[in-house]
Amino acid sequence: MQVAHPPANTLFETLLGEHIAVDAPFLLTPDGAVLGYGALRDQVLAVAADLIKRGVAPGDRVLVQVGKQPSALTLYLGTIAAGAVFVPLNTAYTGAEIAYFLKDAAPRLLVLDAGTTAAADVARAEGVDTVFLDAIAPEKNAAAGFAPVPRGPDDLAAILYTSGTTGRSKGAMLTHDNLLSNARALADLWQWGSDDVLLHALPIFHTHGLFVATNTTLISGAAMYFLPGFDLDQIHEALPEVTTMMGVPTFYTRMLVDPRFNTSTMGHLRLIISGSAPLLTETHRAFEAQTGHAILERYGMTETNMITSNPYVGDRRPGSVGHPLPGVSLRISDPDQQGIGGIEVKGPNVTPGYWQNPEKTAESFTADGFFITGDLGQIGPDGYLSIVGRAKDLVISGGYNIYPKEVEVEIDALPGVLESAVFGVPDADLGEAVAAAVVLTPGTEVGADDIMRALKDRLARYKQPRQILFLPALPRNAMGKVQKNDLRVQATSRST
Ligand code: MLC
Ligand code: AMP
Repeated sequence: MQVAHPPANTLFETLLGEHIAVDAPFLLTPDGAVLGYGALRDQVLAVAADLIKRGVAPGDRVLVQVGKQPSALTLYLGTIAAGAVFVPLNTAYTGAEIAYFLKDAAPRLLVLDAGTTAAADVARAEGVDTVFLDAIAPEKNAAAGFAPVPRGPDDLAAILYTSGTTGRSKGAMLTHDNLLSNARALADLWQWGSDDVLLHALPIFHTHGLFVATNTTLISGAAMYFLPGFDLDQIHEALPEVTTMMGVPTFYTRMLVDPRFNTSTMGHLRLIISGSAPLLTETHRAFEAQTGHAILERYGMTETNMITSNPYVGDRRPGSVGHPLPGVSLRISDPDQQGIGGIEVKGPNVTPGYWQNPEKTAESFTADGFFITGDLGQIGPDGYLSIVGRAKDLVISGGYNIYPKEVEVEIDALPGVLESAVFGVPDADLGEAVAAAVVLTPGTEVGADDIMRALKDRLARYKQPRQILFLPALPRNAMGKVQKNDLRVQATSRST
C-alpha cells in the first residue's frame, strides 16, 4: 500500500526543512555579520508570505535585477517557498534589454534595488508591478503559521535567460528536481560537509554563483563567505575564514599575478573549483606551482546545470573537464576520425525546455531526448572529456556569454553601417574579448567612438566590443558565410 505524504515544497524542504541545524552559520560577510540557518529560514518564509500578499501566485514569475547582497538570496529562496518562479537578470543589463525580458517572462512582479530608474521606467510602461528589494518583508520575521506553498519535483523553480544564436535571449526553465539532483550530485562528489565555508565572489544571477555555489552549500548545511564581487584584497582577507573556493578562470589568472596567493596563505583550503569557461592548461599548472592546489575543473551550462567534473580524489587533469556526474548520460554525436563531435546530455539535471518557445526547445533536443549543448568534445580512453571547441557562435568573456548575433543586430541598425561581424579574440584577463569588424556604407563616416556611444544604452557593457576594425568587406567563403577565423587573425595581428 502506498503511503500518502503531505504535499511539500520540494526544494525548500530539502534545503531548509526541519532537518536544518538552526544555530549553524549560513552566510558570513566581511563586516563580521553572521546569518544562521534558523534566521535564514525565518527570513525566507517572511519574504514568501510578503510576495503572496503582493499577489504572487504559484507558477508566477518574479523578475529580479538586484545587486549582490544577502537579501537577494532570501528573495531567491522566498520566491521558491512562495511556489513562484525566480527569474534573475544580470545587473549590467540596460533598460532596452530589460524591456525584452519583461515582455517575454510576463512577470507578476519586478524586484529592483532602491533608486533604480531605467528598469522601473520600462516596467511602468509595460504595466508590471515593481517593488524595491528593501521593501519586501523589511522586518524579516517569519509569518506565524505560514507554510511554504507545495511544489512537486517537476514544477518550475527558476527561469534563467541565456542569449541565443538568433540574437534573442531564451529562458531556460529549471525545475525543482533539476536543481536538487545537481546539488546532491555535486555535494556528494566534492565531499561537501557542514564544516565547509565557501568563498563566494561570483555574481548570483547565473547558474554558477546561484545554483552551483548556493544550493551545494545549503544542501550540505555549510556556510558561504559572501563577497560583493571579485576583489583581490577582499579575497586575500577572506582566505583564513574559508575552506573552498569557486570561480571562473579569470579569478585564477588574476590571483596568479599576485604573490599574496601562495602555499602559506592557501594551504589550508581543501578544494578550488573552476568552471563556466575553459581553464588553460598553463593556468592550471602555474596555479598548482604557486599555491599547491590542483584546480578541479568542471563543465556545465545554464540549461543543463553541471554535466561533468574532474574527480575530487584522483587525477584532476589540466585541459579536461572530467567525467559525467552520477545520473548524467553524455555522448559525442557524429564523431570525426579523432573522436571529436557534438556533446549531448540527458539526465535529471537537464531543462525541460525554453520558456514559451516550443520551436527552440524542439531544435535543442535529439529525437531520443538528448540535449544538444553546442559544445564540441572528445572522450579519452580513460573516460575523461575534453572540450575542444564550440559548434555555436559564442564568445565567453570572463565567464559571461555573448552571442555575436545580438551585438551584430545592434551595430547593423546604426546609420552608415552596411554590415558587421562580431567575434572573440584571445584576452589574457578575460579568456576572450569581444571584437567587431564593421563595413560602412560607401561615402559615410562613422568612427569607433560613434559606434560605442550608440551601443551604450542598448547593450550591457560586457557585450560591447573592446576592438573595432573597419574593413572594406567581410571575408566570406564560397557559401557566403563570414570567416570569423580570418577576422580573429586580422584583429589579433593588429593589436599586437
Ligand atoms: C566586467 N566587465 C566585463 C566583464 N566583467 N567585460 C567583459 N567581460 C566580463 N566578464 C567590464 C566592466 O563593465 C568594466 O567596464 C570593465 O569590464 C572592467 O571591469 P572589471 O572591474 O575588471 O571587472 P570585474 O568587476 O573585476 O569583473 C570581472 C569578472 C566578472 C571576471 C570578475 O566578470 C565575473 O565575476 N565574471 C563571472 C561570470 C559568471 O559568473 N559566469 C557564470 C555563468 S554560468 P568599463 O569599461 O565600464 O570599466 C555558466 C555555466 C557554468 O557559464 O558552467 O557555470
Ligand atoms: P552558459 O550558457 O552561460 O550557461 O554557458 C555554458 C557554456 O559555457 C557551455 O556550453 C560551454 O561552452 C562553456 N563552459 C562551461 N564550463 C566550461 C569549461 N569548464 N570549459 C569550457 N567551457 C565551459
